Formats: sequence, C-alpha cells, structure tokens
Amino acid sequence: MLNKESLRHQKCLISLVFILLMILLFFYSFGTLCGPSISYNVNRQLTTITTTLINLKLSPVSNIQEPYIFSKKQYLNETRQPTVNVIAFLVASPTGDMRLAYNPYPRLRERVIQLDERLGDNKTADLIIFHTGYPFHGDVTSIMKATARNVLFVNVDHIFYRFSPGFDPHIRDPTWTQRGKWNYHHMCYFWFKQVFELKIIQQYRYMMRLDDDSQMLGKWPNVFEIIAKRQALYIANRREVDFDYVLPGMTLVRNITLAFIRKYNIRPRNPDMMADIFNRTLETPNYWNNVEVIDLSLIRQIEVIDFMRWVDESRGIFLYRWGDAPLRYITLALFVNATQILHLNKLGLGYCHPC
Ligand SMILES: Nc1nc2c(ncn2[C@@H]2O[C@H](COP(=O)(O)OP(=O)(O)O)[C@@H](O)[C@H]2O)c(=O)[nH]1
Ligand SMILES: [Mg+2]
Repeated sequence: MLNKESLRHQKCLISLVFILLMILLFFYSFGTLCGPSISYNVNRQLTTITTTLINLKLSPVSNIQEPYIFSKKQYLNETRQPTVNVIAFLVASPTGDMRLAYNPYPRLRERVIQLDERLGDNKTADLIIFHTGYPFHGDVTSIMKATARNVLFVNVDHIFYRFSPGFDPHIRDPTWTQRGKWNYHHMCYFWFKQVFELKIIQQYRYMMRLDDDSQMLGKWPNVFEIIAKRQALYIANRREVDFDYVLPGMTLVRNITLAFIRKYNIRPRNPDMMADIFNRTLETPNYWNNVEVIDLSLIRQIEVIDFMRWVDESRGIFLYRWGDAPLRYITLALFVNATQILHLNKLGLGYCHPC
C-alpha cells in the first residue's frame, strides 16, 4: 500500500519536472528566435583544452585566447577575402568616474576615417582595436559603420594588467607614472611582447601599429605591399632617445642585451644599431614606434621569442620603465639586417605624434 502510494508520488513528481522542463525549453527557444536581433556577435573563442595544448606544443608563441571579440564580419554578415595585413590600435574604454573619464572612441572614429582616406591599401587590411574595459554599443557600431574594413574589437583585460613574472606591484612604486600607477608600463609590455602572443594576431603576416594620438600626413602608398615586395622586416619611424636621468635604469637594458648575446652566442645582425645602443653614455636610442610596420614572421622566430622572454623575466619593463620603443630597437639590432629595415622618412611618408 505504502509502496504503491510512494510510486504514485514519484510518477507525479517526474511528470511535474518533465512539464517544467518543457515550459523552460519553450521559453528558451522562443527567446532565442524572437529576441531583439543582436547587432554584433560575441565571438567567444571556446576551444577545447586539448586543442589549446596542441597549439601550445606546435607554436612557439603562447597563443593566448581572447575571450571577447566583436567582429564586423559577423555584424554585417560580410564575406570578405581574408587578409594577412592588420592595423592595430590600443585604447582604454572610459571607466571609473564617467564625468572625468576620457572617451577615446569618437577621436578613434575620426582617425579610422582618415586612415581609409590616406592609406592606399584599398581598405583591405583588417583593423583591430585592442581595448581594455567596456566600450558602449554605440562606440563600437559607430566605428564599424565608419569604415569598409573588417573591424575587430578585441578586449585584452585578461592580459593587459599582468606583470612580468615575480614582479610585485604592491611593494614597489614606479619610476614613471602616466594615467594609473602602472598603466604606462602595461602599455609598453603590451606592445613589446603581449600583442604578439594573442591568438587573433597569429593569422596575420604584417602588423601596422598606429596610436590614436597620431596621424598619417598626406597620402600613403600601400605600406604592406612595400614591405612585402622589398622583403623587409620592419618599417621604422624616426629615431629618438631615452635619457637615463629621465628614466633611471634605462641603460641597464644593455646588461641584459650583453648577457643574451653571450649566452646564445649571437652575432648581432645590425652592428651599427648595436654600436648606437652601447656607445652612448646616458642615451638609449629607439625608433618612435607609435607607428611601425612589422613582418610578424620576425617575432615568431625562436631566438626573438627568447629575447622577449629574457627581457620579460628581467622585470626591467616594470622596474625601470624600459619602453617598447628602445626594446624594439634592440630587437632589430640583434636580429635584422640594415637592408631589411625601411624608413618612413626615406619613403617620403609623414607622421605626426602627438597631434
Ligand atoms: N587600454 C589602454 N591603452 C593605453 C593605456 N595607456 C596607453 N594606451 C594606448 O597606447 C597608446 C600609446 O599610449 P600614449 O600614452 O600615447 O604613449 P606615448 O605616446 O608613448 O606617451 C595609445 O594609443 C593609448 O591609447 C592604458 O592604460 N590602457
Ligand atoms: Mg602617444
């Protein structure tokens, strides 16, 4: 009697759960079908752990997954020819006190329109806007609509705020501060090393970096075509120097460079640039890389990756604010022949910064 009763109870419960499930399923599919059409898609790059492990083994770069990518390709359902060229910006979305925070997107939109007018690549290169924080929907779509290029908004919060291994930002103060306490250092770390480890970058061969506080002057030819045709590895902006009395510890970068050369028995490919680094007492040279074009095959070479790791592990970026510009200069001096570096001024191309 008791058993029959509990059996009936169980049956009732199961039917009730089943009905509830059906209702839930109905509302879920109804919501999916009839929900407001999403104007851009979130491309959550969810790959299985196995794939990631395989990738890591095969590739010398760490292939960091970017969790949030808003892509115009999906937004407009566009079918464009895939390209090996990419133009990269980095900006910070407004955070904190919104009344005081600076919103970089309106100016970036202007720069993107200008880029389309001035760069003679027929708007074929992709545009990646690396950003921290959360741009408003309107910021994203206004830029996507302003250009015929394929645009990708890539959130880099998951790597941007990282420090070199073993560096403790809590017990130290920086020798240089701009925006937040460590923001400038993070920016240098990003452009020197982190950007090349992002998975999204792996599909490209040439990357042009541009900053939102700079402008191309006049019409530019297709620099991607030029670097490829001339089989060059880098297009450099003008030479500048960092002074040790402004950035204490800047010249210590020579020690790590020397140690690296000795350890790996390297013959620097560019003796003139190397001499430029070592022959000045308090100055460290750099190319002002707020604009640069890089053949990414350069930084995919094992020894270049090793050098970037050495620099990273020395913690000099955070201890002494070694900038990505002098670090790039040293990388070029170590690994690139003079003939493989093209110069904007020799190409007759103008650029201003800040402007
Ligand atoms: N997301 C993010 N971007 C930054 C930050 N600091 C600088 N940037 C970007 O990095 C680029 C270079 O920064 P900038 O301050 O102009 O460097 P400077 O020209 O070397 O003084 C600019 O395009 C900025 O938008 C930051 O803290 N967060
Ligand atoms: Mg700047």
